[in-house]
Formats: sequence, structure tokens, C-alpha cells
Amino acid sequence: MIYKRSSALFTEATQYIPGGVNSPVRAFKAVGGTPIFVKEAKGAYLYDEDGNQLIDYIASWGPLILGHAYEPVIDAVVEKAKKGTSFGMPTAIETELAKLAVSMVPNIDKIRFVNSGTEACMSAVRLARGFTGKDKIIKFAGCYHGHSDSFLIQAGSGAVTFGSPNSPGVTQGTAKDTLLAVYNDLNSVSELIAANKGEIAAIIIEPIAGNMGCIIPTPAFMQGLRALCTENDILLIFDEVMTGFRLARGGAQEVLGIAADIVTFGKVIGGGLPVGAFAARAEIMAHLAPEGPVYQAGTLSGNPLAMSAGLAMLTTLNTNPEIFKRLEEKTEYLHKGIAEVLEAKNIPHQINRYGSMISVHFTEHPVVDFTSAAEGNNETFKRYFHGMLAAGIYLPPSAFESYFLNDALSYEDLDNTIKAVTLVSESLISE
Ligand code: KE4
Repeated sequence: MIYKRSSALFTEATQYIPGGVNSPVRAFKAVGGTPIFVKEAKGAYLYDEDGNQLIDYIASWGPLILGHAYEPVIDAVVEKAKKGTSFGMPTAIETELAKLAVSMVPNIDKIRFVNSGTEACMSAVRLARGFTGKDKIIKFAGCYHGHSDSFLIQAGSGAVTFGSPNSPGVTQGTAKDTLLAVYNDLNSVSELIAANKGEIAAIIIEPIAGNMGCIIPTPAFMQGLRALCTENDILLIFDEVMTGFRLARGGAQEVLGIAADIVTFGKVIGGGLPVGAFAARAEIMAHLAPEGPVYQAGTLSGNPLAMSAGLAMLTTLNTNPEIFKRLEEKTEYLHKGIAEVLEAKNIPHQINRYGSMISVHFTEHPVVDFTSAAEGNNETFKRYFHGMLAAGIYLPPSAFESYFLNDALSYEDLDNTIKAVTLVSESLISE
């Protein structure tokens, strides 16, 4: 593969955009090398600026579950754009998408649209604090809820002390209200609750984690978390920015059988345009301005152009729920194929998979939380990533991400991906 044009474009981009990208993970810092500039995409394929065709396993980090440039979405956006893109006034299509989302997702009565997953999660936490009158939140090490200050926090000094900022610009004042627990470790949660009695407004979690690679909660952990929240008047926030409308019509709440108090969305709900959302039962949402005192706003929130993409995508998923099963079967096929190759070569690995989310970790220990995910051999991962890229397979450029399959992937694409793993595996055998 040649990347001359991508390299030239990246050099120029770095002169005007910090790090040459508008979101850090795109810069290939975790895997090295020069980021690929994509020119266009269709279905399961990316076409980069050097004319290479790549099989895409990130689908823009999740949104493009039906494949790139999916006709009904494109047609809806083009038609809507001809009538204006945004008005800053209510439009009927916002209610159409709200009604559809509420009909698909359990335990929500109302939904507020915003412009990103970050905005959805940030607003959900403010709503939880406003509704409960309490300040602190618990999040889990390794879970990512966007880049608002309350979430850019790492574990504090002691197990039950508050967090500390993990980015300059985040103040200690903010960090003190964010407590860090360990995914799949219910004791780490109950300890924090006991040490902060009556002060915790909400626990926010990725119900199936995708930002440590894919990490699956044990049923006991998730059921226990729900019980702890109920017993301690703490709101359970499911961050479904990744899992929402990807795992099932009703997302993780449906597949796990756990009722959250507030649910956040992004990615798929916007059909590839900037849409985030947060939703809850009416009693909670009644606290949100202008109905209630918790302020939240946005110039482009619910803009009809983005709504038209989201409505076309959710309508397709709602009327064709077999898509979710089809995606799960393709992901299982890929899982088995990759596992067979790596096992045959005795390459230590773990493959975590849930629905159409999957991740490959080069470690011999099960990956169940951030610490075990961090034990993966990153040098092996880097060789794997670049070897697959050279074979025309575009994987997430970080060991702490999940693959997102899209419905346009054919079994031939999956077979070609597995063949690429066979090719690459020679270079993965540790010296
Ligand atoms: P955005 O603000 O990027 O739309 O959403 C933030 C967010 C919130 N919650 C979860 C579970 C998420 O995965 C995300 C964003 N996901 C990353 C991929 N791991 C987006 C990629 C990027 O940062 O460029």
C-alpha cells in the first residue's frame, strides 16, 4: 500500500489543525505511522486518497451500521437539505424521531437531542445532579463518556478517595466530584457508596464497554449495580452512545434486561450526522429546561438535516430488526475465523465479542476491566494493525477500541479479513 497523498495531506493538515486531526484517535499515535486520509466510502469500503480500497471495521466509530452512503439516508438528507438545513425553531421531524426512539427503547418517556455523545453524557450528569440534588458521580476506569471535564478523571490516590484530573485544564474542583470504580467489580462500587453516603447523584457506565476494547459485564455485576443504585437513591446512567440502536432496537437495556434511569445516545441515532441524545422517564425529564430548572441548550440541536439522517436510519433498523441478528452472525463468523488462525499459531490472545462489537487483545489473560485490557502487548497490536492495513483491512488504530461491523460487509469480506490475519500472524509470533 502506498500512502503518498495521505502523507502530504497530513503534513499540510498539521499546519492548520492541532496534530493534523479533529479528534486525537485518528492521528495513529497509538499505533504509529501516518493517518490515512479517506476520500470517499460506499457500503463496507473506504477509498483513501491514494486510491487504496479498504474494508472498514470502524464505520466512523459506530454510526454507519448499515454501511457507508446508505441510499435511504443519503436520499433523505439530500431532500431535506433542499428545504433548508437548520432554523433554530421547532420542526415536525424532531418529534417524528423522538417518537420513534421512545417506541424502540425501554424505560424512556422523553428524549432531548443534542449534537454529540459528549454533550449527551455531560447533560445527563447535570440532569441527574439537578434531579437528585447531589453532586458526586461514579464512573469506571477505562469507560469513556466523551471529553467533558467530569469524565476526564483518573483513579485518585486511595481506592475510595475522589479522582484526579487526567487532562490539564480539568480542575481539582471538578475532579473531587468524580469517583472511580473498577468495571466488573461490585465491591469497588459499594465501597465508594459507603464512603460517600448520600452524596452520589449517579453512576454512569458503558453497559457493554467499547473503549477498553470490548468488555462485557457479568450478569451479577450489572444486576448488583442496578440494586445498589435503587437502594441508595442513585440514578443509573447507561451510556449507550455505542450500544444504542447497535445491539438491538432497545440497545443494551433490552439485551441485558436491566432498566437504566437515564440513557444517552450518539453515533447510530444520527445516521452519520452529528446527533447525540439523552432520555429518561417523564419524572426525570420534567426537570430539564424549559419545563424545569436544569439548563441545557444548543443552536443546532435537533436540526432537521441531522434528524432526517437519524430518522432514515432508525426507521430501517426498526422495520428490519433481523439486521441485528445478521450483524451478530457476521461478527461471530469473524470471531471464529480470527481465533482459529491465532490459536493455530499459538499466539496468546483474547477475543471479546458482544453483538456486533468485537475486540482482539494480545494477552493470555481474560480481559475483564481496564487493568487487564492494559496488559495487552501493544507492540504485537501495532504489528497486527499495520499488517492488516497493508492487506487492505482498516481496523481501529488503538488496542483500546472495539471494531464496529456494518451490515454491508459480505462473507467474502469476512473471509478476506481472516486471510489477512493468516498473512499477518507470521509477523506476530513473538521472537
Ligand atoms: P462523541 O462526543 O465523540 O460523539 O461521543 C463521546 C462518547 C461517549 N460515550 C461513548 C461510549 C463513546 O464511545 C463516545 C465516543 N467514542 C469514541 C470512540 N471510542 C469516538 C471516537 C473519537 O473520539 O474520535
